Amino acid sequence: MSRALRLVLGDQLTQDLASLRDIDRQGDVVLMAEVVDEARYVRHHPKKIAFLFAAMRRHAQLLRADGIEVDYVELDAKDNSGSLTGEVERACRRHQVDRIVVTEPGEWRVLQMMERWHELLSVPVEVRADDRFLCSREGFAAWADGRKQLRMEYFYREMRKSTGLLLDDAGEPEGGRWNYDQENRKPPEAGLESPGPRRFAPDSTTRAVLELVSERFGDHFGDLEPFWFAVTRSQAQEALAHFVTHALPSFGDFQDAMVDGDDWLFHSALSQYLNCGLLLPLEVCVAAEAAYRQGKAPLNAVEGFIRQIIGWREYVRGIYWRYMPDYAERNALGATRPLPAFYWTGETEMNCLAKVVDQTRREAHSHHIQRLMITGNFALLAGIRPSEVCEWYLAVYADAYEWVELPNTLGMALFGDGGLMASKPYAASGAYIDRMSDFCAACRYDVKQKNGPNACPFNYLYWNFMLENEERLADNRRLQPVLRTLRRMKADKLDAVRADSRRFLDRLDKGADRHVA
Ligand code: FAD
Ligand code: DLZ
Ligand code: SF4
Repeated sequence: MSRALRLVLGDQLTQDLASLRDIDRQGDVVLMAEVVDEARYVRHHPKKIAFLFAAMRRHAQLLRADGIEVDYVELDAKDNSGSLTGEVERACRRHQVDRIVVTEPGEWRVLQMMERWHELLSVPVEVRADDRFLCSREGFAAWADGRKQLRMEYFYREMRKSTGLLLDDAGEPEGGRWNYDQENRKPPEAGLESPGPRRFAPDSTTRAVLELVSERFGDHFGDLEPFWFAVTRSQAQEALAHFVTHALPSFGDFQDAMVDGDDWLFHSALSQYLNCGLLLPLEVCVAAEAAYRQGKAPLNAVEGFIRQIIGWREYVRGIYWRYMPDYAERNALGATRPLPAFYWTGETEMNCLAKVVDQTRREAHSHHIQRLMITGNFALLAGIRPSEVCEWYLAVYADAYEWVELPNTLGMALFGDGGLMASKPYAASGAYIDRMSDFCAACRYDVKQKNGPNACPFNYLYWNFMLENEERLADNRRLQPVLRTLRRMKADKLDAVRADSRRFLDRLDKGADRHVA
């Protein structure tokens, strides 16, 4: 009798996964394995590890209730080999299978691993496309082929057409425009009260995982508790409903705002659920569209939210698979500075950075503008080596998998792909951070000062970045106004920019824990 081993990875917690669809409940066996290699290939945040292990254990219970035989290997199981390949090999022997069926993984590294199994284990390995995404890898290639530029906006419009989301009866964009981003840039307002995400008390399965993770990975960066993530599909659906009712109506207005003490504002906090398969991208968008059609959320909010999911999320995945493996090595701006210690310790007098690192440590999360315009912007301006920055982002966020983290970090935040993703570097001085947040009021630096020991470091580092990359960026159309300003600057101003930047970056290079001026 034919017997297939069907591997389900930690980010494949979807009942209708491609590799399970035709499962033979009498003969086949599902393998799920907690392995130390996956938790340590970068030192993942303990909350992320606990989230995945708890969600994996609950998912195994769900599959079993559906009549599926699941061989679940816990981290502390006797003889756990510690690697996915080792566990697949052991399971092949245990169950005498004659083939392996998997859904394509989210990382090149894991795909490489899978491609070796056929030879190593002498059984055929079938890798199926991951159709939880709305655009297949082939679909993205067909869109990208022959285009000089791969701008997300044009991809997004195609995705709106193919999904039918937010189209009117004539097939035109709802409200007459494809994109309402211009309306989604309100600075924070005094007294803004956000609902925060739906939180869940850990059940006995999660509590056991928390103990395990505390013991085994307690030395990784990040707080394990309080732990409140959804760990089942039904809880994740509750989190979605909570977001749609309470936060979506204001999502658009304050999408780019940052407020000290308000970690979530009106963001959904759904990315970790989407990325491990507890929620599916289309259902999330359909729920948001329904709120708009029922008059419960405005168009700028719903369009903005849907764009993040069918636009950005699908687009970055397309970029990842199209340009890997060499994409990970790109470093178009030749940045070589090591990652400063404060990304791990939070010990810096730059209040914006200290606050974002602190939130990351507590929650394994920070929102998009914090990732892009605070930690990302600083790494860009200070010329931090992309591979080190990428490793940090991959380790510290609960929603991080390489397919989504790498293009966002290397491409969008660091301009490391030379402009494949971003039409210009997302470089900003302190003025942007001051406009969009309340961080500067409590900072030891003065955001209004451009130079000198008390000046906001983002101010002189911004111009220093332009000076150092002037040649590389000379042809960038969108940067022309900035480069013209740079060329008009007086010599003494340029000298001050250089001197302040050198002094600041020297301190950074010396590895001082507190990067004071
Ligand atoms: P919301 O603001 O509520 O957005 C809704 C959903 O849209 C998110 O849940 C997410 O699924 C999707 N989304 C939004 N922006 C993006 C984007 N740029 N790329 C892909 N999906 C997007 N997102 C990850 O899921 N994993 C990562 O590892 C990751 N790394 C990032 C690194 C950098 C440097 C930057 C700038 C962004 C990164 N993002 C990443 C994108 C974004 O920051 C997160 O998706 C978002 O903060 C998740 O919080 P949320 O669910 O509250 O998002
Ligand atoms: C991220 C992660 C972690 C921490 N642990 C496991 C695990 O023990 N077992 C598993 O199957 N998957 C885990 N994952 C997710 C994998 O690393 C993930 O499948 C790859 O990152 C590819 O997307
Ligand atoms: Fe950040 Fe500069 Fe504002 Fe301080 S003054 S919080 S360093 S932007």
